[in-house]
Amino acid sequence: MLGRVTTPQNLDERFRDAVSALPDPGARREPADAVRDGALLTGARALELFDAQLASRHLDLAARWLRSFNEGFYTIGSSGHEGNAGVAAALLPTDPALLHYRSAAFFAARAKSIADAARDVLRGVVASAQEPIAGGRHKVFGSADLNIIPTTSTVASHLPRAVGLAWSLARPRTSQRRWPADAIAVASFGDASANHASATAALNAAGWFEHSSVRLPLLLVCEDNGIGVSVPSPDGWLAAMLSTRPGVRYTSADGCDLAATYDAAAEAAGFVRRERRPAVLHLSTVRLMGHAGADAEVAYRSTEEINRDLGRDPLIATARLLVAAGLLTPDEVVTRYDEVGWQVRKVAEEVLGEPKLAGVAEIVAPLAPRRPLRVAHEITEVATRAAGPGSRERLQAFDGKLPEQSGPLTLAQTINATLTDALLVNPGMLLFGEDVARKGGVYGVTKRLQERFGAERVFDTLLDETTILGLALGAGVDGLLPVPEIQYLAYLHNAEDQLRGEAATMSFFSSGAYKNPMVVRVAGLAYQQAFGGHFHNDNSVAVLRDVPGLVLAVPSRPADAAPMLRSCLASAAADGSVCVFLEPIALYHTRDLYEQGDNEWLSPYSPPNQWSGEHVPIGRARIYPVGNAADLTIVTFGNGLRMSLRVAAKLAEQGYGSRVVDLRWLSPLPAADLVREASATGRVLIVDETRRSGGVGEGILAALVDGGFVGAARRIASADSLIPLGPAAQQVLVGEDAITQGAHALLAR
Ligand SMILES: Cc1ncc(C[n+]2csc(CCOP(=O)(O)OP(=O)(O)O)c2C)c(N)n1
Ligand SMILES: [Mg+2]
Repeated sequence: MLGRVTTPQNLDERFRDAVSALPDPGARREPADAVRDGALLTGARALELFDAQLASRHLDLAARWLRSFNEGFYTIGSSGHEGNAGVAAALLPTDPALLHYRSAAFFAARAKSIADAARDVLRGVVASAQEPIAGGRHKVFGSADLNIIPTTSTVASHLPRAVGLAWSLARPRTSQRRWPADAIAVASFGDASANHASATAALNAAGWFEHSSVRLPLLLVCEDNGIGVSVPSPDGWLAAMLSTRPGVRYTSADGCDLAATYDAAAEAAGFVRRERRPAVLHLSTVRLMGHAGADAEVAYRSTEEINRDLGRDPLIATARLLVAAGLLTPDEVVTRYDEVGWQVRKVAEEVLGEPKLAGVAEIVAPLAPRRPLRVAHEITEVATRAAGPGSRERLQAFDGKLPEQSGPLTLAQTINATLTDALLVNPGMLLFGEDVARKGGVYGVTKRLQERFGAERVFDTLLDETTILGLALGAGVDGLLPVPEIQYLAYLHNAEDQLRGEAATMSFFSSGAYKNPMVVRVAGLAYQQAFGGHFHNDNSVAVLRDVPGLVLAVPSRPADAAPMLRSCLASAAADGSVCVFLEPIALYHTRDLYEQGDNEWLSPYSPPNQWSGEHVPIGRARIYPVGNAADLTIVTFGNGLRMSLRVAAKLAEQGYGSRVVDLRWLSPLPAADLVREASATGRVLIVDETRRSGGVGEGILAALVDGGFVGAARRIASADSLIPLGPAAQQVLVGEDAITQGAHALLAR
């Protein structure tokens, strides 16, 4: 019966043969009764779910059919996992779900009709631009109407978000929130994926919250088919691992048995909903037809193993259940199977000719929509609220002394005041991270914020950056405005997929139907005197700059930090933007610019009635004319600004005028400002504290070339090195001497 691989034909024939051979039960159950003795699942529901299971199977067959003549582009199927229809049935349609890529039956069970489900899924398979969630950008299971949040292909990467979402669901509901008060979050994943760092982070965080008595209505579902591509999961490992997670309740069921799956899922979902506590449901499933269309599983699995899986085909199992209950005859099962198959094939034929995405503009449209006027308007609104109705609370929050009356502030003090003001006017804003609350941040930037706004809105998290970003991802998609902190730039890297793969892709893969606004505060960059070494002085932002759509802000002085932070928050609120606000640690407490005691790096804090006027749009630079501003353009940011201004002052004494450009935004780069200012002098000195290779300077040079700049350019950048401890750091970092030399070399031309 088996060829070299299990083909759609094999599976189809096996189903027909097995069903035809089912014995007549004699007895007959009513649809309203349990589908078998002791089951929660009724016959009527089982019949409905059988249709979803059939649709799922036929979607796999259709995907392979479309692939056979190069009209389908995705063949990872759900065959063997159709029991997950029972999970869908055990939930409320308003429970947000983040699904494993073998969840077609879940999707079909939630959809209004088989035809609807088939159309959505097959439009994804053929990359139709009319696909309702990703618009042909990827084959995902997602739907705004069905409360299915698309997941990426990165296994388990949705699980930290699922924890964040559950955490958010348990918080008091406000009108801005997406899901109702009784909702629970559900997330499914494979057995091999359960070993992934993101999965273990999520399981650990779920247990940590439970242990800390924080409510977390989360149902995790492991669909364990015993293998990940070609690597088997060790016998019993999943049960051993999943059943011993502290704080996470474990149940298991045969995922090939629809009634058993439904019953176990209903029981587990009931527990999660009632208790608002996390649980994992471990379903044993099989994988039929290999990992994906092109996978010849005979290369790594024995015929016996493959046959054993085929013997557990969930479709045949449900057919057996329904025939045994007298709800369908074997002939009726086959007729139903053929009818669903016919419907699915018809939809496949309809969608294969639909238009595909045409052109870059159409493709990128949902990536990171920007509406600068809306953002500016949002800032005006926020300022009006702060100055008007909120002015009494404001005075109280600032302990009777408003920051605008406190004299010039440092960068750290300014960020603290701006966060305070933002938390005051936006009740949906949350601030969290390691050491941000009780301690008020390693550098005191978030001091007193927890006292001012309470532990519900400002709180310390467990020490796991993946979970910190996962909380933001979940809270953001539920309608909150999270402001997570990553304690040091170097520690973003172990969690960066949560930003890159998850946060920055959500709008792209959902055509904007789901958004995860956030402003991630990151303390970073080098030049710290007191706290040396690479990890507290990481000077690379390359990993952030190439994430499409991500906003990267680097404020270098207090006067810009406040309006830039407001712009990030407003853009997150208005457009769902994912922003990284990179705070240069070495400038947090800097007071002076040219001479000790000059206090030139401090700035007074602006009262709300000035916020609108001093609004800094995303992607706009600030220009500092020095002397006649005619001889040289210095392009820089962050710590480079302070050094460049100092060098420029000395150059002015020597009769050379320069204009110092503080980029302020490293993504998107202020390309227009850059080219204009460079062209004004015809000489550009790039002062880039990041590394020569892969550093910001490369992007600046490219922007100049792209913008048609034809003058002279030089680049001062930090060495391609990690940062050593102590004074040796100066050897690899950009310093004022190098800037001065670079300036003179250019001026000599
Ligand atoms: C982080 C990550 N690493 C590798 C892959 C490639 N990959 C895709 S599916 C898969 C196996 C997953 O197995 P399992 O979790 O058991 O799910 P199954 O396919 O068996 O349902 C791998 C390695 C991936 N998508 N994501
Ligand atoms: Mg597997």
